[in-house]
Amino acid sequence: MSTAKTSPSQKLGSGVPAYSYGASLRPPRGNYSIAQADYTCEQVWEAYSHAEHDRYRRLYKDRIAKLPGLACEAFISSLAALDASEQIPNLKQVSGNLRNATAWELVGVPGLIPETAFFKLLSERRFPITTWLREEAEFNYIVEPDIFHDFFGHVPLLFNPVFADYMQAYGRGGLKADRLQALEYLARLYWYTVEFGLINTPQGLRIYGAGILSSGSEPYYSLFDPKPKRIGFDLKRVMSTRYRIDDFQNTYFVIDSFDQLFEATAPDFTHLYTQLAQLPTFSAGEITKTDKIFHNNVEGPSKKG
Ligand code: HBI
Ligand code: FE
Repeated sequence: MSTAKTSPSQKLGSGVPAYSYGASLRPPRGNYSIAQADYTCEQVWEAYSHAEHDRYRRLYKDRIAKLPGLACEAFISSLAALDASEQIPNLKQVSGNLRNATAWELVGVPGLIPETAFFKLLSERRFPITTWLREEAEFNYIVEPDIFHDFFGHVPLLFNPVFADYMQAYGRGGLKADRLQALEYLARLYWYTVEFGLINTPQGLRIYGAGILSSGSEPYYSLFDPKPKRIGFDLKRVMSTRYRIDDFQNTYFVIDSFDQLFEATAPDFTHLYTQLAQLPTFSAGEITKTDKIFHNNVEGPSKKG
């Protein structure tokens, strides 16, 4: 998600250093002392309380109700097949199905992990899922990823073969991008695709970004609010665009297909970084002459915000 930095002073127990976004006011939650060197940890499924399963079930019910006609079809159908509406999913169980479908697996992590560890897991087709669930007070908004965001938002599309390959290509690209500036470009790409991406379909624009899908109110806003810009995907344009982490997005990028996404990022794009360093960056919400703007998105069936 956003740029983050390690806080070595927060090393807990004998595990790995804890990790948080930017200069966080409070230490990250999650027990980093039990994590392995690759930042993965066991999901102790038996330890979730009745109240946590119940909260997850209500989150699922609340969010799914807002998505018909708004989320892309691949997301809707994969999520339904997952049968994960009633309780916090068991990562090992789901991994069995996911391995058969796209050769991905889910691994538990204590929360945010450093970029390199994150990229390495993706390059190995292992998707990190935070093992803890948000508090009741965070039902509608949470800053850092929890198991609801990670699972509900990200796992369904890992069943899509092309999207699954894109995620691995992204991880491999990340491992190669060892310069600090390049990390920023990769963070923008992740943000505007995996987290906040829209896709153009014959029925109209649809959502595939996990950050929108797991949010209570951004789905309707992202597609139909007149304020944000919806711009055709262009790799360099995306990598040059800053983003905001504190509010709804001002810009969404629209892909035509997951193939387009994969094809744009599968080649070695490390050479782009020298070009990008010479180009101006765009603020969120800014538009430029060469942008393909999507106007007048046809309103979908659900008006719930
Ligand atoms: N760690 N658990 C977790 N989940 C993320 O989405 C994540 C992360 N660490 C780094 C990170 N995202 C971002 O900086 C990406 O842009 C790479
Ligand atoms: Fe996410």
